[in-house]
Amino acid sequence: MLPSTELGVPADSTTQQVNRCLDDLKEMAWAWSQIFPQAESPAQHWLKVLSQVQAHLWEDCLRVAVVGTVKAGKSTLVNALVGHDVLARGAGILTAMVTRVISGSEPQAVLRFKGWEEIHGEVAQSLGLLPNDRLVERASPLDLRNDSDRELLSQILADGETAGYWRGGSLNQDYLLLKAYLEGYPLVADYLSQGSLHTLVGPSLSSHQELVSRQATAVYLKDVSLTIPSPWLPVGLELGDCQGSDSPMPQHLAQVLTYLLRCDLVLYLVSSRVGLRQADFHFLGELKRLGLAPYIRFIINLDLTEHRNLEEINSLIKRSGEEISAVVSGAALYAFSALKLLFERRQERGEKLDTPEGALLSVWAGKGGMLAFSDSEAQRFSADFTGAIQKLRSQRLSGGSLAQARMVAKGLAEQLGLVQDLLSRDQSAFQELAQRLRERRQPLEATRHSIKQTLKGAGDHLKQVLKGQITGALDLQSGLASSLAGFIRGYEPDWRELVPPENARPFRLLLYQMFQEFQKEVGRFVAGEFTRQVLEFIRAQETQVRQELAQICTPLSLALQEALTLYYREIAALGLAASLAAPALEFPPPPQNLELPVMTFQVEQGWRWAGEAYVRSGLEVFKRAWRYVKGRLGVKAVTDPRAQVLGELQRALAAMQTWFLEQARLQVLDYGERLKFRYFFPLIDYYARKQEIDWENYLGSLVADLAGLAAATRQAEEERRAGLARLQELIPRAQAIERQLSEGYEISVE
Ligand SMILES: Nc1nc2c(ncn2[C@@H]2O[C@H](COP(=O)(O)OP(=O)(O)OP(=O)(O)O)[C@@H](O)[C@H]2O)c(=O)[nH]1
Ligand SMILES: [Mg+2]
Repeated sequence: MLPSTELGVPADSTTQQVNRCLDDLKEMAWAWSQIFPQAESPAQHWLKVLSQVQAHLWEDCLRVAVVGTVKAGKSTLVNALVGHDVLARGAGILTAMVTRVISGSEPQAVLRFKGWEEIHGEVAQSLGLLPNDRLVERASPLDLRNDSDRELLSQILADGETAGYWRGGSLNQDYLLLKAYLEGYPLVADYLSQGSLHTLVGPSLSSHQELVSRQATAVYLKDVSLTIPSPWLPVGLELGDCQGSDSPMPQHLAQVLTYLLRCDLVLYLVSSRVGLRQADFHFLGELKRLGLAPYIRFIINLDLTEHRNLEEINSLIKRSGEEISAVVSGAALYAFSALKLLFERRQERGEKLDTPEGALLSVWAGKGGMLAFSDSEAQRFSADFTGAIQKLRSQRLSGGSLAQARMVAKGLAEQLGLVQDLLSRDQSAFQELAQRLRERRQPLEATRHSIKQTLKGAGDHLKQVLKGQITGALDLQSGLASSLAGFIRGYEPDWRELVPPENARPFRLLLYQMFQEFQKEVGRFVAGEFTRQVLEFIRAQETQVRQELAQICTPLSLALQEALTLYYREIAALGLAASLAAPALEFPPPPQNLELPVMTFQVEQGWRWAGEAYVRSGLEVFKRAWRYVKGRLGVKAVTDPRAQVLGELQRALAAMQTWFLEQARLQVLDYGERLKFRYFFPLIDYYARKQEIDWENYLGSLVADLAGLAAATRQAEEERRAGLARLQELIPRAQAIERQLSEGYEISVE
């Protein structure tokens, strides 16, 4: 048992109420096993189910995604919601894509590092067709684990800086990424040599902040999850600090979108300094297309230093509200300073603010009206947020876990009644009843067996159907993936920018730049538009899987009820009041440990060498063909050097397009396989297994252990009397809990 006090963090009130009911039921099941040690098998079953429900109650996480453009104040808000500076504020663009924060008594950080394959894939991608002679001589990709390769990379970076390879200079993403990988290596080498998953607790916990907030180390991280005790964040709630929706790292956007598909609520941050921008509308459009519009709550993060007076803030809220409602109608909007809320909560926990923070507070102190407004808005938000979480929790519970606990309460009440009745009868009458009930159990067993078979067959069939659907959707010719093929075919660089009239850059450098730009654009398309289309497809398929399983299970559930009806009829013949309750048929959201695969466009390892050869040979073919055509037509040679360069680049682009299409075909194929085998098939197995267990629990909770009870009725007279007295006390309690659980925990908000 995990009572909320032991966790050291508050549970929302729904969870607390349900937990109390579960504790009560456990106590009664335990009392049963004490009164009837001979018939303790149902008690064991009840205890097992109750423990499962209780574990689920604490483990099941609601997910709240915190999103917005770069620097909107997302990390500050997450920190404010937990009342700790857990996340680095103002972190850079290479940082982990989604950082999860949950409430828990034991502070810890779980860091998942990228695998070497992924790291080297990114390095290779950033090197692209870099025209460096040191690389041309290489026969194999770089391996950062080798001293000599790191030395080589550092020379390449130095060469590149002198030769001006990177457009945008030291702000160039490829340059930044390579430099970060190089600098970070000595700091993470120890971790990486011991596997990719690391849990930091106790004294080593503080090193997490450093690993996460330094670009050079953060670049090695794939996923970060932090547990922190917080009096403000209820247990079972995960806050996902998503990196800026307009971040220039495209693969991160795919991670954010995938996280969003699985979240229950979205907190959308807008900085009061800039208001809503083009990037916001674009991202909101994506959220809307993912069906998330009803789950978004908007927060204008007030920069109290920036605004002169309340009127200014009010007009900003009015304008933003209008702009938002043009995209998402009826959404809740709040405006407060996340930073102020954070400062307050840290102080409330007894923490001292540092000097600049204190100075900021005193600047704000002169802004009475705005301050009071921010406070009241923060309060309004907190109350609504708590309410929304409670409502979501009740909805989540009422279908699955609660139905199971209800069956335990019902089984307990009924079997207590049954045994009370049996104890008051003589042995021979009981024998006869027991025989009749035993007979009624047989059809139940048979139904249980056929359900297992049918579910397995249905699952296999569903897998076949899905296989076809996924293969069709990810067909580059005709499926939704054709948009990717279309994008690659239609891609054209900005020729004027790539080759300005006064161009003096050598051809190889231009080729490199064109290639980098092209692969980045494809990456961006895959992470944004393509991922969104795929997620929509996945969501539709999930709905279909659930609907089909429900359709298959409905007749099975009826068969089960029918078999149980006969059993109940015999119980009624005993003069007992017991009413049949339909077994629950519920297909909840996919389990949280089932990770949705994310597709990123990354040209395969070792491609550089193959690729360069490909482009070159492509160029040769084109050149030869062109010379041939020119010869035949008697066309004069092109004399304008820029036109010549452009012509060659165009031909190289055509060769790259063919090559990228092939890469895309392979990667989409691979993604489809992952989607089938690592996601949908396990999902179908999970649902089938879950339904089977649910039904077994249902029967187990309701059907009595007659042999055990027969033994119990043979107890000595004194024991029987004591047992009866206890029963009289327990029956109304079990009935009361059954009623309470049936009424549900719907708490209305808004
Ligand atoms: N003055 C003032 N500064 C704030 C406020 N909220 C956030 N900031 C600062 O703004 C900067 C950016 O805030 P973050 O919380 O890191 O923003 P973010 O959205 O997480 O940024 P990225 O993760 O880089 O996209 C930080 O330096 C914060 O301290 C505020 O209400 N007032
Ligand atoms: Mg941040």
